[in-house]
Amino acid sequence: MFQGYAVVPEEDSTSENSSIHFSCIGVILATTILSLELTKTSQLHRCETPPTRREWRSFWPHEKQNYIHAVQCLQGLPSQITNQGTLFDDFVYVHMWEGWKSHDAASFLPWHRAFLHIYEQTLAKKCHYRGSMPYWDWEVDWQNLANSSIWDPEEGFGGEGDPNSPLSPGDGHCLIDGPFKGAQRLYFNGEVNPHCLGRAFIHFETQQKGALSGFHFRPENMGMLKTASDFNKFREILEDAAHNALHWGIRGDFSSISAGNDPIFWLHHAQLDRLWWHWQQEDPKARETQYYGKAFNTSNDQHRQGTLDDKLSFLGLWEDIKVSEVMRTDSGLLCYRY
Ligand SMILES: [Cu+2]
Repeated sequence: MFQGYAVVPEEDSTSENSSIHFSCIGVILATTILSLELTKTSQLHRCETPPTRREWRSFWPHEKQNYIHAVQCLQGLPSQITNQGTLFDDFVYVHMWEGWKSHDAASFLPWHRAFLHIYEQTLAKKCHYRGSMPYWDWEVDWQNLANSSIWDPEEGFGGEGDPNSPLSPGDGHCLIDGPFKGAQRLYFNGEVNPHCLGRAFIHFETQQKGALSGFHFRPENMGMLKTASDFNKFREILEDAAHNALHWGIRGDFSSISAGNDPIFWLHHAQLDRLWWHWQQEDPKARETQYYGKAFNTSNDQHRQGTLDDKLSFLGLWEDIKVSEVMRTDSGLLCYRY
């Protein structure tokens, strides 16, 4: 089950800002190269055997535990970019104050791909996580999303909160089981608002509580997505249908721009990234450079076409990354496949 990892974190990183200090197996980054204090070493990497990211349920129990422990470790480290909260909160902060610009825009897919990379590197560097970035393939759960084992308290991320308890932000209820039961979060929807991590499933068609609609995840709809003819169409369907449906259905923390509060955020976005990857693999030559549509969702950039030279920003959590650097997942900066 275990897959080798081409990317291993550089243990001895002297500068907190030199965030991309890691090397690929087969490429020996001599200390002389590291001492150049390059912050961007992507050009130095080769990515010959990209490791395969795996579905959560294909993880062995100890692999699941390792991942959960690494996330809990992030929750216990101090913030690097604000003077409050934790390193885990920093990711929520960056999504809230920078990531919003890449919703309903071309940069939706590359920004989140880069964001996942940063999260993965941070888990490795700060919390010694050596495993794969898991994704949740909700497509296989489309008939009963609320009963997916992803919500299992032992083998997953815990379920929704107690519907009889008081509401938490986003009409959620504090989690009552699983590894994130009792987790406290600093931000909600663009504000400092300390609260418990909450969820409260709702079926958006029937309004039934405790259920999630599988409409956007059923084979017909996924087929429409997978056969989308161009980048912008693909992005639009993916973001507006499956992406949004899950955010709104899970409610609580997951329903707002501070959705990164819920650790399921990363598995959801890895799945979206995976679907993009598969779509690109259908015609790699064309689709690994195919990028257009509204650049960012800001007043300055919403009438400008996105280009491969556009920069993706992360508010000091990481250096800027160019769209062109994440169009392929074996670019050297990135080194993985699905
Ligand atoms: Cu997002």
